Amino acid sequence: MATLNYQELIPNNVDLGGNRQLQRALEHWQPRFISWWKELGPERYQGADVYLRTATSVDIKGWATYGYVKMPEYRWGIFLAEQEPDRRIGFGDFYGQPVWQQVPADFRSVLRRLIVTQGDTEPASVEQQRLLGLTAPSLYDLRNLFQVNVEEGRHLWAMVYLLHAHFGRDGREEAEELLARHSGDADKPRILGTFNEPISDWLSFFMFTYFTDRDGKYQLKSLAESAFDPLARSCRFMLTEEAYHMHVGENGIGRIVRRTLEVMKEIGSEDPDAVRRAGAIDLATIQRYVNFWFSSSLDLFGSEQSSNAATSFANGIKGRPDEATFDDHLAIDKVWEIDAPDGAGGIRLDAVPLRNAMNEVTRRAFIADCETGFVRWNRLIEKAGYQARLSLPSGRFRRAIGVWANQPVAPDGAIIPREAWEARKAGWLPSEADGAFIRSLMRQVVEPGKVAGWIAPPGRGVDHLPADYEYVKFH
Ligand code: BYC
Ligand code: FE
Ligand code: FE
Repeated sequence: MATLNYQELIPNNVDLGGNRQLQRALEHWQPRFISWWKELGPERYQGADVYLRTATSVDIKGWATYGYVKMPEYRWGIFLAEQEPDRRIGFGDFYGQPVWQQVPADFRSVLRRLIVTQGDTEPASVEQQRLLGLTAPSLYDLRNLFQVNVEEGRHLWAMVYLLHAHFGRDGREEAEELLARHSGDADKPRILGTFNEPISDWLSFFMFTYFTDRDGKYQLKSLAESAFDPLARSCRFMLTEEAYHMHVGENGIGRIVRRTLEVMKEIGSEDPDAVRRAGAIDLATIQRYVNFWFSSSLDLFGSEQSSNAATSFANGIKGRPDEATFDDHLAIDKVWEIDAPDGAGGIRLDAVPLRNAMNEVTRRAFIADCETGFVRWNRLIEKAGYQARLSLPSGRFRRAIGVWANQPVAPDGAIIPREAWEARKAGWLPSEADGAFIRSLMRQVVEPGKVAGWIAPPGRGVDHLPADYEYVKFH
């Protein structure tokens, strides 16, 4: 077998060139990854030149190198954030002890499970988004989609590296499985619920990057605290890329709202049907998509009370996001109040030992972060002179995981009779008709500088280039 030039092919700062065994493992996996990418990655545009950001090193100069690349030739690198000298465990029972460079035997299976769960989401999202290029609203958006896709591919590489480097044969098997499960597959689905939901239109794509990539941010922040230093460093570097994914979502939703407001002005009506007839997406429909993707993403944090979470915290495996900002890193004698249905139509408060409530602590931080976009979008609506507002539904609404799973709860958080929920859900969640309408708007626009009629043009371009730049060159 030809020897690969690893620094060229797989830019890395993990001394891949000096580790024969790891090289062999990745040599075996790499062609499988490429055939997966060609089969289940972005449809049709594998031969196009895309103006992409590639990480070639972790320093300021190298982490965002821009240029035209054909996606299958993207240099999926393996990068860990710089090692912090004398880093100590920041929480849990081993607080203050040196971090681990190797996996402790006792924590092998739990660490593997977390890395596999994290790794599974990355290719899942690429699969979910594979057809979106065919209906991109502009060349700029097409490029952004592909940027997100290749970086999720790199995040998969990041987790596969950890599996290959630290988990021996089991790790190699898990790495294969990451390419064998597929989003939405009835027999071999992806692990977590949201990653099996279809993303068949761009409104869903922007909701997904706004809400679900933000789950990624909070999970990566928690794992970035891990006592297993290679995992922590890997997640810290991934976070630098994640920020852009959420920006794509926030900016995309903002541009849709902007266009909707323009159309409302033009036609002098807020009536959803009139807005739709004029080719824009009415605010009520945007709200229903918010309700769907926000509630789905909340489930990704797991149950409010979780012994998995407590054990992972105790053992230093998974911390809280921004652990350093808390006063007490042991979290032993504290409780956290969690609301739960009392079984008689009311709501009761449970005092849960804090360690068992870590999923909820993280979910609360996520919810607060989700608000930022709404402030911005509502300001646009207010400035345009309309009373309507977009908002996050209650965290109890349409949950499938945890104490609120399958409870008939209205978006305002009130428990309502099940018949009322069934009768009203069409107003709260995207219906078949909503989906059909949104899909009817999805027509590809790829002339540089032109944008589909349902979304406002981007305010600015990428990498200081103009918005009408030829970000993707077809041949
Ligand atoms: N769907 O004790 P529990 C990203 C399972 S996104 C299906 O309540 P735990 C990205 C759970 O696995 C970030 N199953 O929860 C974004 C467990 O099963 P097992 C991804 C679910 O373990 C966009 C059982 O229910 N990273 O990066 O405390 C594009 C009981 O669980 C769900 C991570 O998730 C669900 N929603 O916490 C690209 C980090 N929720 O093990 C990428 C790693 C729970 O008993 N994962 N279950 O068979 C974790 O930290 C934890 O596994 C979870 C769950 C937070 C997911
Ligand atoms: Fe990712
Ligand atoms: Fe992401």
